[in-house]
Amino acid sequence: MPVLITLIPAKIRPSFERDSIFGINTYLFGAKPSYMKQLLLVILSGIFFSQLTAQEKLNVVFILTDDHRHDAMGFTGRIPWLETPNMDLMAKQGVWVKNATVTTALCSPSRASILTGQYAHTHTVVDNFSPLPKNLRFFPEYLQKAGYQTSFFGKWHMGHQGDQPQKGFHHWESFTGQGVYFNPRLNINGTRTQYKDSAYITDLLTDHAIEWIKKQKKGQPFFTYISHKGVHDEFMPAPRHKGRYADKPIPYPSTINLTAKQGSKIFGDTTQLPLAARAASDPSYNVKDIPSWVWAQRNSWHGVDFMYNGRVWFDEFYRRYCETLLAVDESIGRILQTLKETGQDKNTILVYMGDNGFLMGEHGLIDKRNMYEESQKVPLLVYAPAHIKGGQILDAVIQNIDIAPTVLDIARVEKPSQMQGTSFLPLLKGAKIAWRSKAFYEYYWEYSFPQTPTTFGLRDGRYKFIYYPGVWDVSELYDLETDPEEKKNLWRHPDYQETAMRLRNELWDWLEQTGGMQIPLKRITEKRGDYGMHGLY
Ligand SMILES: [Ca+2]
Repeated sequence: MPVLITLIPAKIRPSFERDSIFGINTYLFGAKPSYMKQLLLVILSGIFFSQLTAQEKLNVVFILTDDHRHDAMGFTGRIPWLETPNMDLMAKQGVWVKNATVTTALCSPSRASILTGQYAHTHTVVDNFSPLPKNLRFFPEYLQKAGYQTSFFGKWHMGHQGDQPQKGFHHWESFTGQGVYFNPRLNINGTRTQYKDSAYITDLLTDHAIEWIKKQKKGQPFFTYISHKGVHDEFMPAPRHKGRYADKPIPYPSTINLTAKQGSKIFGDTTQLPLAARAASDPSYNVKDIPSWVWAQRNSWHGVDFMYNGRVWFDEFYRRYCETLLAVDESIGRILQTLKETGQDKNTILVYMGDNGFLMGEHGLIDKRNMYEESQKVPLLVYAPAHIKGGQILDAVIQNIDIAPTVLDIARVEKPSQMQGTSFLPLLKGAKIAWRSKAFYEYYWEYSFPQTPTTFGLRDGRYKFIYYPGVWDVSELYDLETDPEEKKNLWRHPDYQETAMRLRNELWDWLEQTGGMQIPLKRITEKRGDYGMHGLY
């Protein structure tokens, strides 16, 4: 399917406009009068964009953040007081890939998908503890063969707690598991160094990456993978940012009180009844078909009633998340400045991405794992003003499995046959090419966080279908165009049975065609850690 790139001539749009996400389908089949004008723009832009010169190998800086939700960037307007000037700059002078999703919204599976270009059921890193199969090939290995110098800085978090150097990187700096925000211990090329004096992880990783970039020789292409710990819980901002948003009002999502029961916490206007009581008579909600697991999870580690077993206050949690993000944004700015100072700014592509989304009260939940928009979608910005026309919003369905083929494409390396993603570099350059319309999703139930069931789903333009095998619960179908907050499950609605059937068939087709019909079980050795069952087998 051809893809539409929206050109933003003057500046990035001031607010988040979800209705344009699915412009592609509407323009193609809806015969909108603006279609020809848009098509002309795409063709002209393809001619206008500067092409990558024949033999030039561009450097790539890939910055990955942890749990950064897609709309927590200043320019989207979702959080009115959030300041991310460097992300805003990347969007204004680069490309905002507005429709980027992950195939599994969990740290390790998504990171493995980014590195291998494969779905979780193929690479089999299905949770945060699964060992890393030895036969996986990471895309930086191919970059090395193509003559690139490569480096890794930060959170690896695959293969159960290891910090050891991994294949594909000439220079390696990492830590075990989730790491810590202050005074980390880094494994630098096999030697461990304990940092002191309140060294802040985001700054430290940025310092080291800058040092490495400065050492790179002109004419020698390089790739660096900066993998921030920020903004994973439990959020700790840099001291200079602590308290920055202490007085800011929280923009609660409209669904935060939907599953509130007697004794639940009520957010926002506390004089109101739980939203569910009012929503029951409002046709824009379907309270009856909220999955049982969503009701139950509200009162759990990952729900707003009992966050982290009651240790965390939602408003403080929200503000700290935003404050922690500020150092990540500064990291982008410092990398951009370094590229300028070293004269590498014209021949480097900077990519910024999140490993999964993060719910902040939507559906009464926090965190990720599920297939709701805030969990599945991620921020993705691409910046290379010398090569890619700035100020674009790319609406195409891009997934984490596309990163590896895209970086290899930038390096002029042919995509290896085992990679299931596709390079979207042609789309960034304004080319009119066939492109997928579907984003597939899978999540496998975890022993450590048993509140979220195994989930399979499909996001196809306007509609999203979610299916939970192995539990007695409803499925879900949402019209994202009219119901972007996923409040009205249409799964039972008589007018949508054909859509539900089609999407479910396509979901099974995907699993059958990609070898996903067997759930990759992993042996469990630890005891239960969830509330009320702690220490049991
Ligand atoms: Ca994550």
